[in-house]
Amino acid sequence: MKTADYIKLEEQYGAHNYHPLDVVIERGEGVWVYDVEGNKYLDCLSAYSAVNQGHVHPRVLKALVEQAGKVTLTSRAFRNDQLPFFYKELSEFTGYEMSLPMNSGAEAVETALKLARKWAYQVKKVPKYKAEIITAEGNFHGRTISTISFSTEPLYKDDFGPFTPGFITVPYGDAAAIEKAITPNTAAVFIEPIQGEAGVIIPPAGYLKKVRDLCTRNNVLFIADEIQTGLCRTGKVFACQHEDVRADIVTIGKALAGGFYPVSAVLADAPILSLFVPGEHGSTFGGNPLAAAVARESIKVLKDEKLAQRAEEMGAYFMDQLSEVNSPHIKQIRGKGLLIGVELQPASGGARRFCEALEKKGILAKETHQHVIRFAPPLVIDRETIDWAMPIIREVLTMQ
Ligand code: IF1
Repeated sequence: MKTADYIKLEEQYGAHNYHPLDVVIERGEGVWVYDVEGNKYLDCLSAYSAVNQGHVHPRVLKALVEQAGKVTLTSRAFRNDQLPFFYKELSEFTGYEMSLPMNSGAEAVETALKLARKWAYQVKKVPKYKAEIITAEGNFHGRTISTISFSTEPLYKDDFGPFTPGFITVPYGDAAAIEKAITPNTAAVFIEPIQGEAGVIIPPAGYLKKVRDLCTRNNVLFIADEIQTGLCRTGKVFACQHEDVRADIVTIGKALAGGFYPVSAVLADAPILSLFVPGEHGSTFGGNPLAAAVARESIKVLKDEKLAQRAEEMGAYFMDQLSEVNSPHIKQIRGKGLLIGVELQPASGGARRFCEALEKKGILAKETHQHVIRFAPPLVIDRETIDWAMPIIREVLTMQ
């Protein structure tokens, strides 16, 4: 079978809710993936930061296979021998006292929103069902009805209403707008420390700190969505740490299981996360022993391989190299660690054609919001590989 045959099958039998590049991957190893025709590519997307540890990391693979041979799913009606260690090791790695495991990022977000509402009623004493949560324009937090309810991207929400009430949306990066939006009924401010999907939007310096202070002063929870930015991607375990900010609630997912398995979690300290009582919230698969075993090893790899430090070093090197590219197409290069966006000029015809050109030359990157190319390789990338990629990137970014 050739690439076109796979695509034909997929188009015939699958829903058309994606427009992927026409590369059919059959194998991955570290920063590299291989297609069905034997071509090799540098992965500069990392499955949207889910494979920070690199494709098919041997240690995580071993943990997965070993646990799969023992027991994979118990449901939370019974206990399993992996979950307690997952909790403990995640707590030690993140500095939060407790966590609640789910599967997808969107589920972790829904969980955090439920938790914030419960906190508002039980602790802050907001009148029943009056709780408000402040979100930011350009946000991306998932595809559920509630998360799209406060999306500002028409493509994600048109035709999917009616929407969940209780959310207020203010411009991103504007702390004064948050201050103005806070009322006695505000339960939480819920933002991404860097907006990934919006095009790697880094808020003005001091923004997160100001939001933290506003939340503290007004008895409002600060919830950080670190599903994309967290777990070492930006050079720290959490992107909030670049401003020495500690959120009250953090959502994580993606790289929590190294790309092997969907595992997400909500992190908080005991006074907040203990508000959930038995039966109030749950998931058939959340916290299952296979997920817990895979996540435990994925966390250990982040730690043992010092991937935060590596993201910082390699990110700085990559950004340096990119900023030396002399191209009329480049409007701005921005990033933190290995989450890098190259914004092109509006007249350059969109980022998609550049991504297609990169693909032909062996680099997989994905456009976001029409004019931004995102470069976010696995954090295990080295200098030699960046040196290999740069001439190709230079050539593509300077094409007509
Ligand atoms: C898709 C984007 C990235 C996220 C943040 C929650 C979620 C995501 C900050 C939900 C998920 C993914 C979803 C994926 C594409 C991807 C994405 F372009 F759409 F925005 F990464 F940039 N919070 N982001 O980034 O997590 O439920 O998907 O596990 O195709 O929808 P999920």
